Amino acid sequence: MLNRRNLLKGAAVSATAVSTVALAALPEPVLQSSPDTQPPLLPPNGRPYNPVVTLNGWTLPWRMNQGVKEFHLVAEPVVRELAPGMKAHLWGYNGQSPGPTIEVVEGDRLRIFVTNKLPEHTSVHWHGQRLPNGMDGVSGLTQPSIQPGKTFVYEFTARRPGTFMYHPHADEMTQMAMGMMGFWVTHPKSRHPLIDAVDRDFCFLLSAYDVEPGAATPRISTMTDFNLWTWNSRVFPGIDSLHVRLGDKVRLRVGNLTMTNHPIHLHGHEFMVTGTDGGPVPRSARWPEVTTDVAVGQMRQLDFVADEPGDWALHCHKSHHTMNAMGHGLPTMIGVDHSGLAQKISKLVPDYMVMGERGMADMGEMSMPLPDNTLPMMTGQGPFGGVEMGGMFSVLKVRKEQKPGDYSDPGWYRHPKGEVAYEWSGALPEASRGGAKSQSRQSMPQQNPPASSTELKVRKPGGHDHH
Ligand SMILES: [Cu+2]
Repeated sequence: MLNRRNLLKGAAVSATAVSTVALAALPEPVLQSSPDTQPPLLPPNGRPYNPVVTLNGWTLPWRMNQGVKEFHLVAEPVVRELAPGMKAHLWGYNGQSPGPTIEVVEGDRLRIFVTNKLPEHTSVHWHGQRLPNGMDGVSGLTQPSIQPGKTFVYEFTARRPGTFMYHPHADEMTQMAMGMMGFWVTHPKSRHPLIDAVDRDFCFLLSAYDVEPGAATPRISTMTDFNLWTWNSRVFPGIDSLHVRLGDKVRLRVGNLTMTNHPIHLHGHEFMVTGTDGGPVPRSARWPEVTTDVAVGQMRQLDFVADEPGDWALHCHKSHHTMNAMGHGLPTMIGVDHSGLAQKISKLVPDYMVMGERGMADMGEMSMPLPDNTLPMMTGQGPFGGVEMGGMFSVLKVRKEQKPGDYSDPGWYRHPKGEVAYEWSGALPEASRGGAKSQSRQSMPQQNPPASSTELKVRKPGGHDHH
């Protein structure tokens, strides 16, 4: 098997012809091969803090070099499993998309080496940071771009605590559509009046891809019609659930690098938006929410107390964003009687299936033949059956028994007796209809109510008119 680290060193030597002294000075890059959520990285040196957990991701180790924290990012093509059954050919950092989370402490002096192993130039912009202008990473404006095979160095001090991200500022449309991005957390150096200590701190980035069913490489020119809505380049059921202890103070940090907004919705609890990429929100400006919109290029930090035990859905509230590919461009077939038709068509098209005549829920159960490397539109099995989801959906599992620091999956919630919605088995009363009374309840009376109801006849056009 090939050793990627040696390959990388080899490439760096031949492409940049750096001296052996300079090569020795470069921290060895750390690569990640797994898409699973890695345990939080307890700071091995430097000042202590309560580390974050990156959903289906990991935190980049560093080395201390004479008081400076040194990181090594490698921009490179990666194969990312979006969920079991589908792998995408993306671009990312250090083996995965998104890249590793960078975690530092307010006041830390930083040196970040960025090696470019992509086929085109790149740069890294440190979104939201206070730093010298020439370290801001905008190709052409503040630095020459990093050519393939070259390594650049960024040096700055983490001046303010908060929730940030990094991404290229070079051929952005391509590089972000291909998955190049990563999370950044700067912890406060001491107790901060507006940043509460929490027991569990989770982070993820919102990204979207347009991968044709059966393909593996995203289309990069797509502007709005993406078909895979991801958290950290994973889709349901590939997104890990979030496991917390009953009574924990929990923080969720979310950043949006897609091309549309995402209303992130948590069941069973209220949260406060306690911070943005601009910093902590003053206490007087916070209000409770169960859904918060994360607009394009924004970050939101949500704090809540997990005081309701159970398996609580956590998802984007745009219903098309909790679907995987194939959820788009289908005609609405509800109420259309297909009886007899399917049989006739199947004589001509052997695998023909009728979809959607009772709604789309059948899609969750239907084992329609899918192209290779394609996920079902809606899927996932819960303890009570199919959950019919995809895309930006996960579960917050709140358990009394979850030990502090334990992030393992506790399994499905065991509901106390009498606390699950149940089927009514008694008689159903006749419906009582409002009749004439309902007219008086309209919001505004009509000026000239029609003397008698007129039947509106609509002639449906024979085919679709695309003009
Ligand atoms: Cu969304």
